[in-house]
Amino acid sequence: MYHLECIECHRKYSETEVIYTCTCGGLLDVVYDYSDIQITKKDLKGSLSVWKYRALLPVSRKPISLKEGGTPLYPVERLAKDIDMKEVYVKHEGMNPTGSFKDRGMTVGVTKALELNMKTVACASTGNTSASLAVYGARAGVPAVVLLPSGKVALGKLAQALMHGAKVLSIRGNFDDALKLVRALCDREGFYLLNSVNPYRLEGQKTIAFEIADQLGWQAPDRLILPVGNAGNISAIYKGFRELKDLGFINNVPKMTGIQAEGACPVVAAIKNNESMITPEARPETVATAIRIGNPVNAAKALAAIRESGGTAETVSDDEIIRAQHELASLEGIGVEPASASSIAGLRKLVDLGIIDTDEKVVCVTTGHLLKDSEHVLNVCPKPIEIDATIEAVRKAVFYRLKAEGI
Ligand code: AN7
Repeated sequence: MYHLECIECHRKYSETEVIYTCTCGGLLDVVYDYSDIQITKKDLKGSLSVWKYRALLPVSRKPISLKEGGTPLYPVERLAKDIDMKEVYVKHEGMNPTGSFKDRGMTVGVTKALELNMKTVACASTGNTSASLAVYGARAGVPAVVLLPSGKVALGKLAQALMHGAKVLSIRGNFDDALKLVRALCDREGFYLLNSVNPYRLEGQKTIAFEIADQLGWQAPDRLILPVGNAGNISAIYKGFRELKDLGFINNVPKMTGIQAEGACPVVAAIKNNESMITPEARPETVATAIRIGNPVNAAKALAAIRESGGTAETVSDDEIIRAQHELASLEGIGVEPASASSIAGLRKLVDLGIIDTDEKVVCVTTGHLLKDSEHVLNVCPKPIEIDATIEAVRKAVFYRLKAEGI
C-alpha cells in the first residue's frame, strides 16, 4: 500500500526497512498507492485527531497515542484588522499533549518504531522534539535518548524531557552538531532516529494540513505561514495538502510561506537568491531557540514545497518576533513561544512589503505553547509589582498602573 522513495533518484525501499535517507544521500518520502486507498469525505466525519486520518498514515499496529491533533483553528479578527487583513486564522499547535506540533510526528514515529521492533529511540533537538520523544517513549515503554545543545533549550522543554525519563545529554555545540552526532549514534547502536529526517514523522505532521482543510469545510486557505527550523514541518504540511488535492478533497494547495529568524535563515537565503541548495549557517543565533538551526536537514523538500506552491520565505528580527508574541497574546488570548510568533511577525512583514494581498485567506501555524519558554517571558515582560498586603497599597498600585497605561 506504500513504500519509501528517494526524492532525488527515485530509488524505492520497502516499508519494512530501517532507513532514513537514500544511499545516494537524498531524502525519502512515503509514497502511497492511491488505487488501494478508498476514502471519501464521509469517512472523515467525527472529531478531529491525527488518527482520524489513519487511512492516509503508514502504520498498521495499534497507535501509541495521547490524543494528539484536534488543535483549534482560531479566527483572529482583532489581529487581522491591525494588520489590515480580512481573514486570518491561527492553527494553535501548542494545544497538543506536550505543547507542540511534534506530537503528531511522534505518535506516528514511535508507533512505527514498535512496528519495526526497535528497542531504543533517539533524537537531537532544540527542545520540543526531545520533550515529545520523551513522552511518547514513556507511553510506549521504550527508552529514549535525546541530545540537546547545551544552554540553548527553553526550560519547559528540558523539564519535560527530564521528568518523562529520557536520557538527556547536553552537547557542547549547537543543534546541527547534535543532529550529526545522533545520526552517527543511531547508525552504530541501532537506535531508531526520530528527527524529521525520518519520513514517518513527517507523515504524522501532514495531518496539520488535513485538519486545516477539514476545519475550513474541505477548503484550503490561500496561504499558509509557519516558522522554519529543520524544515520538516513545512515539507510535511505541503505533502498533506498535495495529497488532499490528489484525492480531490480540495481544489488548491496554499502558498507555503516559511519564516526564519534573521540569525538563522538558510532557507530564506536560498529562496531569495534562487539557489537550488541552501548554504548552511555555521553560527545560527536567535531568541527563538526552537528554530536556532543553521543546516536544516529537510531543506530540499522545503525549497520544493515553497517553489511548487508559489509561496515564499522571509526573515524576521528577534524584536519583530517578540512584538508578535505580545500581540497574539494580548490581542487574541493566544499564548505561543517565540518561534511560533515568527509566523505572525512574518505575516505582518509580508503584508507591509505588499507581497501578501490583504484579501488572502491566511492560516498561521503557531507551533508551540507559551509555557514552553517562560524564562523568556520574564525577560521581555514588566516585572510583577510587589506591594504590602493592604487594600490601600493594592488600590494605589492598580490605579497608578491604569493611569500609567492611560486607561
Ligand atoms: C516551536 O525540537 O527542531 O522546521 O528539535 O519547536 O519542522 O524543524 C523544533 C522545531 C517551529 C521548526 N516551531 O520546525 C526540535 C526542533 C517550534 C519548534 C519549529 C520547531 P521544523
